[in-house]
Amino acid sequence: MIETREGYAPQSPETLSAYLSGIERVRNILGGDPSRWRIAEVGDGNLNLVFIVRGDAGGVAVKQALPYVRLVGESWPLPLSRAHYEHMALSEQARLTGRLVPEIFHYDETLALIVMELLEPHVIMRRGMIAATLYPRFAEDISTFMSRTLYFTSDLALPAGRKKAMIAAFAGNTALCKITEDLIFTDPYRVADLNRWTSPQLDPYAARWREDGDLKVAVSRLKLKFLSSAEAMLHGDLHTGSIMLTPEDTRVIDPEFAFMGPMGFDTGAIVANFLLNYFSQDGHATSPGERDAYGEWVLATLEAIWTSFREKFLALWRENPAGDAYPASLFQGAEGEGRLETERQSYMDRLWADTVGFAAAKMIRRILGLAHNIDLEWIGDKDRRAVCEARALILARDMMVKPGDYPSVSALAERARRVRRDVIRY
Ligand code: SR1
Ligand code: MG
Repeated sequence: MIETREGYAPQSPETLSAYLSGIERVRNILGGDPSRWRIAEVGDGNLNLVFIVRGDAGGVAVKQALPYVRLVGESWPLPLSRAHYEHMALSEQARLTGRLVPEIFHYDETLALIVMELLEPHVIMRRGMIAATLYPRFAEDISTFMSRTLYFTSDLALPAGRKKAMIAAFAGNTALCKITEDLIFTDPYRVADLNRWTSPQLDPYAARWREDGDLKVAVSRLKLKFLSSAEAMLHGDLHTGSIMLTPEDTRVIDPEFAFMGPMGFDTGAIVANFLLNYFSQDGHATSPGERDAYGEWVLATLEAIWTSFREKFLALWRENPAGDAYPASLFQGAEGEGRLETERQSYMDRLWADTVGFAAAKMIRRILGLAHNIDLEWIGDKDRRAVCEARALILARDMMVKPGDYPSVSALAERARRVRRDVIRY
């Protein structure tokens, strides 16, 4: 059933102008006569309406939830409450990371609508990476974003009462979690109406994925962790389509999938999207080797992201041990501190193993499931695209089934280099 709510109506450029002119803060940002405001609906994501509004003095972006999945249509209802969770997560991320998220100017719970900073001249990172743009700040910024949002919402930093209040606050975002549970952890491994892949080239891969017992056990373990492990507040959809940036500035957007879940799901999303982009580069090259240098930048940046994330997370833990986990009274003196430091390193190793597993699941879903990445989709020649996708699938299967073979990010990057040279047979 499509949700109806008193006072809710999907906005159009005409209705939005009248609505925004009634909000003093927004009116001042836009400036001039509202009849001169230029409004365009530009949403190209899977779920929502997105408007860009420009006035004489400035601009804003407006995001409004629809009561269904935009990508599929009214046959797939989706609650408007996702705007509530997005607003809550954005507010918390702003508190923890400052200017790494867009500023919120106005939130309307009834209309499920957020008015926020217009990010210009930022582009969606996925598009920038397809165009082989270098982002020298990105590893520094995203490692800060992930370390601060994950650490400060975990039991390492929060007293148990506050942590449980956060779990309660996000517990209702079940419909968005269910999308992830089905589309990432289940559908690519069974016959599902919404699955799609590059066909006929990848038909044998899709068939093998549905018969692979080792893979089904491995992905089910990851799904159980996603369902049950409320480690920290996740962005919940931290792919390169949820990042807008320039070489000088990074912003993380769109946290409507936020909930309290396993940290490796967020870190794995970044790893997955970097690896998918890496494998897509040969499909975008207009001459042999043209994209080699960019591919190396992608892998070097991936290594820098995890290395910096690990260092920053550990530093936060050493400096802010305010949570109820690992009570200081149990780890006193030089010996206690030594044991705790060893445990911190083990914690990060375990988090890396989770990251590898979740990254693999996210790579597979983008090739065999419903929602694909333009990194690969924009490779027009299906034979070339299928080769890139097959390489990503081969690596992802190995990562998921044998995470122990990937003890470090450099081992993962090296294996990606080798798989990229694989000759693909179907
Ligand atoms: C039906 S929604 C498909 C995907 O779009 C979002 O960006 C999430 O990744 C979701 O899984
Ligand atoms: Mg999104």
